[in-house]
Amino acid sequence: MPANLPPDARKKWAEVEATKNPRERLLRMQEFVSLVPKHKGTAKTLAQVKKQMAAIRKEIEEKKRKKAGKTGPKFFLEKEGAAQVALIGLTKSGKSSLLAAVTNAKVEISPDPYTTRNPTPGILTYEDIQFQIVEAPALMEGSADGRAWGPQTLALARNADGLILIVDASQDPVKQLSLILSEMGKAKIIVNKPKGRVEIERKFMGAGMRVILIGRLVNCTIRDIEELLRSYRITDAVVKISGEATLDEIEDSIFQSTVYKPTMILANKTDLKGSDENLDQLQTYVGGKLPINAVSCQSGEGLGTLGKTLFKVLDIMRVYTKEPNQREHSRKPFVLKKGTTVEGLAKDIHSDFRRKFHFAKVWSRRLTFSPQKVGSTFILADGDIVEIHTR
Ligand SMILES: Nc1nc2c(ncn2[C@@H]2O[C@H](COP(=O)(O)OP(=O)(O)OP(=O)(O)O)[C@@H](O)[C@H]2O)c(=O)[nH]1
Ligand SMILES: [Mg+2]
Repeated sequence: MPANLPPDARKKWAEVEATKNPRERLLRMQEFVSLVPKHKGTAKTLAQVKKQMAAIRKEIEEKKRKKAGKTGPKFFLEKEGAAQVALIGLTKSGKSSLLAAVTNAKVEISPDPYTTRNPTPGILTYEDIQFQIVEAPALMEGSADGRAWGPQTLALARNADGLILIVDASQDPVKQLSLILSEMGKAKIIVNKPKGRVEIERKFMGAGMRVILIGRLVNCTIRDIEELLRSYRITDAVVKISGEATLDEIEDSIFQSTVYKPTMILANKTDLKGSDENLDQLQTYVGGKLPINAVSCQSGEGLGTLGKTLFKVLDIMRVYTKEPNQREHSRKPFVLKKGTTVEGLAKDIHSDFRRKFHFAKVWSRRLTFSPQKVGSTFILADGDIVEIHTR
């Protein structure tokens, strides 16, 4: 259902967008909410905006606390290693136990609920790379509506490169997983690649509007999109639409965009009885859409493949570089998204590389001839060794 906001509300949202200061932004948002008529069509928009307001309030609180020299809940955690993976689950599902079993982290494991109240990081080594696993404070019903540390946990999930959803396999894991997915869905975090994707990138004044369409618009035209954005006083932007998108979804993305996170499921406590039948149910429920690793953090069973599954789920690869005059390649790999080209790697190494790039040599077992001389559009694969030659 379209929001059909009155013009003054749309104008106010433009003011919100133009305001960077959190306090002022909050004020503008309050004014916006008061201008929006309350009915079914606006309910979703209002809920989204209110969620953002809650997050800003927490951010302000956090800053205040920091100024006063007190430590409180942290919303973000400095990323470390090849990827930051948020560990999300209900209380007592074994999040801390997992961290203790596979990382170097010092954690408190307890049969009592809600033991971990702060995001707790640990490093998991997989072959020659490292993943940062962050235990998030337990998710619960109402997390997305701001209950307890819900906003903090969900912000952590939103900011992470990937997710591990952990459930206790001995106690109705389907129910746990559906609760987790429902709270995340409310926070606009999805775990399956979306059919369509809308990204609105604001540009400087005078840049104009550009709609990049890779895919199909459902029941609307590019003209409708431009008109919609103009009604929100958005005149300078690049709108990228891939897959299928409706005008409603585009309006949605003005307020808060949905994020997709690569995700795996960990079914823990397989040592306990009943977990086998429960696992079958879980598998049926998930329907092959996400990988499930069945483990016991207590016995260690099944944990050995965690790094490998994560590596696959995150859709990444390792590329090693070599100096033209040296025999050995770098020990430490560059970790890149699968499908990255030589140019993508070069950009990662040095912003100037792109301009100076001449050609590259690639060593790889997958190539018939190795090394092979390649250009900047050559798509790299896991394990490749690359030597870049500049002009
Ligand atoms: N039998 C069995 N018990 C486990 C396993 N993993 C964790 N537990 C137990 O489950 C309880 C909760 O474990 P934690 O690791 O503290 O759970 P958590 O998810 O971190 O819980 P909170 O931080 O309190 O939300 C503890 O008593 C653990 O000993 C397992 O694989 N098998
Ligand atoms: Mg814990």
